[in-house]
Amino acid sequence: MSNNMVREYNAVEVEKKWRKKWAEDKLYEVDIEGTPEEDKFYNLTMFPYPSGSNLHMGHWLNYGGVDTFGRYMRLTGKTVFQPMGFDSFGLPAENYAIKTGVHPEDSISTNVATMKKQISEMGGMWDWSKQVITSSPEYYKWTQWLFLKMLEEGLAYQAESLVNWDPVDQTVLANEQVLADGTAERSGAMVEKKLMKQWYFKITDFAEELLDFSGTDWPEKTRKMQENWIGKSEGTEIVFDLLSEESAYTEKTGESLVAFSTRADTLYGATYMVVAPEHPMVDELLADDYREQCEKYIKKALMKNEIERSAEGKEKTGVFTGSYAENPINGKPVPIWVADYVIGSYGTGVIMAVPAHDKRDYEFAKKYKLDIVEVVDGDKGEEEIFTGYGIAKNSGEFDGEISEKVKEGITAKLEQMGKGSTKVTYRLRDWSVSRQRYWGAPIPVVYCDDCGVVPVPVSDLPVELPRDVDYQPKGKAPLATSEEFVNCKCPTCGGAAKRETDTLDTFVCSSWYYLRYPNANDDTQAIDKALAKKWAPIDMYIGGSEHATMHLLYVRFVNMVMKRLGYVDHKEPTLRLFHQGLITKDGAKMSKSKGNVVNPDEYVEKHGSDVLKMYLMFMGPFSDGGDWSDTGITGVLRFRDKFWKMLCAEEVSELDKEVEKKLHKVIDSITTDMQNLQFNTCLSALMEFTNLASKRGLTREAKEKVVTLISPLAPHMAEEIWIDVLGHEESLFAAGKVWPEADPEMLVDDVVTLGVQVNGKLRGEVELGVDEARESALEKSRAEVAGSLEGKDVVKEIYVPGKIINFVVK
Ligand code: ANZ
Ligand code: ZN
Repeated sequence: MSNNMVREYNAVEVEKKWRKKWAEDKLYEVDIEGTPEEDKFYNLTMFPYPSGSNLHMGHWLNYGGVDTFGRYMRLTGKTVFQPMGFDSFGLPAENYAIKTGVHPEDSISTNVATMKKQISEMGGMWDWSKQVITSSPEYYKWTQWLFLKMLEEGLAYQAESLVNWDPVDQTVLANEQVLADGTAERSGAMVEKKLMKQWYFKITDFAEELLDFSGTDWPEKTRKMQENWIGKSEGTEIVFDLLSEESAYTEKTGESLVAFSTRADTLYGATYMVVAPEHPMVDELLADDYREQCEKYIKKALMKNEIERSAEGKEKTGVFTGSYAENPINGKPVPIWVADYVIGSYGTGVIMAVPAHDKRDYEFAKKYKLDIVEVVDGDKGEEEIFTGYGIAKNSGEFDGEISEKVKEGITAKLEQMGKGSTKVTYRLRDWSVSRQRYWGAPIPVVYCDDCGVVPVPVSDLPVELPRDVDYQPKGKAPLATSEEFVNCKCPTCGGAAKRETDTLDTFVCSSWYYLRYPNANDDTQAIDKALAKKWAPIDMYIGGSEHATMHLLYVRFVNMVMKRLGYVDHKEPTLRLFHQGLITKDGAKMSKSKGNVVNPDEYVEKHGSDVLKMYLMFMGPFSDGGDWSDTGITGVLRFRDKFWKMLCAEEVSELDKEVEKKLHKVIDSITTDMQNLQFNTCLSALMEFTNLASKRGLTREAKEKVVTLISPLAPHMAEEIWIDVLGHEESLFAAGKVWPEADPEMLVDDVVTLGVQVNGKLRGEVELGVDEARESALEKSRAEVAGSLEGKDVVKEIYVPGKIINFVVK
């Protein structure tokens, strides 16, 4: 049925109609089992937190881009799996509950319902049949299973460690809840350090594998951030023997300190040592006369967090322990200090200080009047000290050699003496997964006086999170206040036992969800090996760049564990990663507190979701986002109406030559842009095309191509045209591989041969397009007459397309 009468386009009605039809036909539900592996395309967005403020423009931009890309892939013939779920455990719901008394279970269920409705109204290809909600027992049962697997593999362990303690809220905080100035994000209190028993995942076992990104296509910046976070450092461990006080520091005590240094070449300049306040040997080092002062300092230092302690520019403080050690390279005694700028958990927690070549050591030595001995020659520039590699001096037999060589030489010598060895260190720490909070998955272990730590058998999972628990902060885990929860039977001996009352960090929930989607409703197992092997890795993963280290590191780690266990074949969870940009209003980030939030629902109700989606994709490159403007969206609205009219207008029997050429160029550029997620230029190409073609008319074949091109961006309108205007029976998105291909012959420009003149004299010839752009025309011409331009000053470049090129030189 061809309807040649241009009718009004009622977006809101049309969109409702198609969404209903798509849902009825289960159009976007994927046949997970039946899809051949070579057809699969796993297109994933980072699932949202169901917060009370519901869907904002940032979500819209993210999901709009995901859906545009997913639809494009679908039209190229792929079976696109695009599931959606909710990351629903965690602090926001718990803090809201503490403030308002609304139970997290209730607020989450309300928010999930609202957000699901809002996301559905976008009209995306979400496969809701595979939805996951991480706070549901059906899901967290398997998060607990993951924990047990880690335990079984020796990758989960318990250790005493210093945690962030909020003295106001009386609770432990995750690192991400502590601000850069060392205060708690929520209470504003200065965060302290407290020794507590915690569960850890051994992510450090995978440090090397995590540094290997081969086979992935990730934003360079994100990869770099992970590399820095892992922080591989190759250096030397150097043994400094302690000297005894009784012998006036001429004899060794038999004990020693080991320092980690990346600059063994500066060992002759090591004039003192520093031990971290939390180092286990500190107590032994404290000489009687210094003990009181040191203990006072250490106590204060341990209240600060590491971020605060290692902040650049912060004034260095420390105390002398009264002890000395011997510098192994020159036998000189060096004083041992305690200072909080040395961190206990990095390297060995001990440093050899080289104030002549290390900034922090320099500041410290100046303040406390310690010796400064230069051992590397080099240009200081504006700086007070030289910190680079140069030529050794004051370094005995190594004088005159370059630093790299000296480093090798000194390390070799230390090795011979039994006083050192090369050592690789990582900044990465094991992942602390214990939280003394209520709204999370209970850690599935029990403590039995006879059997010790006993894992809960998988058949007893889930360890259900009880609903009636006092979650007001009390200085201990909320679950510990519930006798009913805590007291249980030991699964091994049947005797009385107590449950673990910590819950899992919510990043554990989100570390494996992409492996759960394919068998989301399977209550017999966490992950279906066959399905996981087929659907993983994620082909395209889109989400915010704020997840560069935590989430994106954890999913890689868990995937590596799953590979070890035979659940997946790929080491990497995600082949391609893309970060969407940010939407601002008048240049500022949209936020409630600034009062500049634009509510997407309003625009969906007024103009339909296609227009909002197109506008968001058009406002800037998808990777940048853009600044919201009401006039911008009106422009897109006008374009949509013009496009609609063009497609409804009477068909022509033959396409105008220029239109035909333009069509192929547009197909070509949009195909490339879609692959690169450059949706803004897809739209500008379509706008240009519409301006040209709407006056000259389209053939039916051209209409089919053009409507396919716009369909990832405006799926509802495209479907209306495909079925109601062009008369197809079935959905465009069920039509298989219909993405148009450009005819390469149509892409070449008409060319002309032009003479290239220098000062009016013919010096060469170039082939250029009839309307070749100035820059590229001049570039080609310059290359052609390079000989004649050499050593000359070009004072003027004349280019008239298709006619003249002339360089005026002096
Ligand atoms: C002597 C030296 C001389 C150093 C010099 C640097 C420059 P990266 O590269 O980040 O691994 N360091 C070692 N352990 C530390 C700790 N626990 N807390 C604070 N600082 C520590 O840094 C390695 C360097 O950081 C090491 O090399 C050590 O200082 C310091 F001209 O040793 B260096
Ligand atoms: Zn027992």
